[in-house]
Amino acid sequence: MMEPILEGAVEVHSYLGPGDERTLADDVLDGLTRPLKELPPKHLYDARGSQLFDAICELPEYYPTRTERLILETHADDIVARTGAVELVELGSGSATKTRVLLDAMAAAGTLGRYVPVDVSATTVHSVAELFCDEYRGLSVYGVVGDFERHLAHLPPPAGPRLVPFLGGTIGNFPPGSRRRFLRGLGKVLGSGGHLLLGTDLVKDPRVIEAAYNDSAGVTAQFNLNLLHVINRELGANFDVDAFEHVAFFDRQREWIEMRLLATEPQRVRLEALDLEVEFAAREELRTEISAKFTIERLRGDLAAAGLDLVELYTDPDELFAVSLARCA
Ligand code: SAH
Ligand code: AVI
Repeated sequence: MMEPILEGAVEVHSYLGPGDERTLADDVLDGLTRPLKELPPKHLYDARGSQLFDAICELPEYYPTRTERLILETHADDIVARTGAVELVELGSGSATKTRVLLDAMAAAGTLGRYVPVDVSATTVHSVAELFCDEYRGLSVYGVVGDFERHLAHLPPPAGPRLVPFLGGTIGNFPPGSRRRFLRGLGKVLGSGGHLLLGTDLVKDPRVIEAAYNDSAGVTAQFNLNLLHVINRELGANFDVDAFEHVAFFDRQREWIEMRLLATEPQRVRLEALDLEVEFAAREELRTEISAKFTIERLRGDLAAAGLDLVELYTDPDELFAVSLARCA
């Protein structure tokens, strides 16, 4: 059943209650009591973390954003023509700067109906909803503040042919097994005739990749360290943030970047909200993100294993980044 679109209407629905704040407490309890400490990257994106990520996107070393934008600018008209999309349901939308390229192409084709941003960062969903509603006449915005791993059942029914952008290489934050499971689950979101538009960073010279995650201005380090500020504030913890260092390296075997936080000296951290104490040995590391880099073969394999057909694969002349258009097989 198609849902009628109310022209120009903005609504934002939140599925992250105070007790459910991005599942931080559960993830910290689980992740900091393991022998190899680890936290999922979604907790990097409070209001400050989202701003820091936007600053990363502007860095000279961080090639993914400008490359993906170039690919979208080159092929947006083709993507819109092939999909006939009247609505965009964007996963991990963030500040959605590249999304404008798609919205502009839909507007030019006369098919722009609705935009549905989905993100755990409440500040970005609210600001993008307001901004786009002002900028695109007649556009209806249905914002979802939620976790794309848990809350996709709350999406509104399709308003017509749907395009689901999942940009920025965020799919690379999933380890391989859960990546395929997640992609398989997107079938329901696509609906009949819907398409996925998936941005993936490609395998390349490790020096280029490592430079992108170890920028000379230290913005990525601030982004990574901000996670400890989030835990201090939200769980009443006392991490000595100055006693941690940002680490990022390319794992050549697994073909992914890892971001970690390294304790420069031994630390005992108290987390009031969890009534928990956690020890860090000197040089002990906490893994905060993996960011997988893809070969075209791996991309094809992942899409096929998830029951998705690759319709078209767009890339840049230097093959730094890829944007895949796919639909249910
Ligand atoms: N799509 C944008 C932003 C990428 S940054 C771009 O391409 O530039 C990753 C975004 O995904 C952030 O805005 C972050 O808040 C969001 N995010 C990360 N994990 C998430 C999750 N589990 N559910 C929903 N949003 C998530
Ligand atoms: C959103 N995500 C895919 C970014 C990436 O490149 O892995 C986040 C990021 N981490 C460090 N820099 C940027």
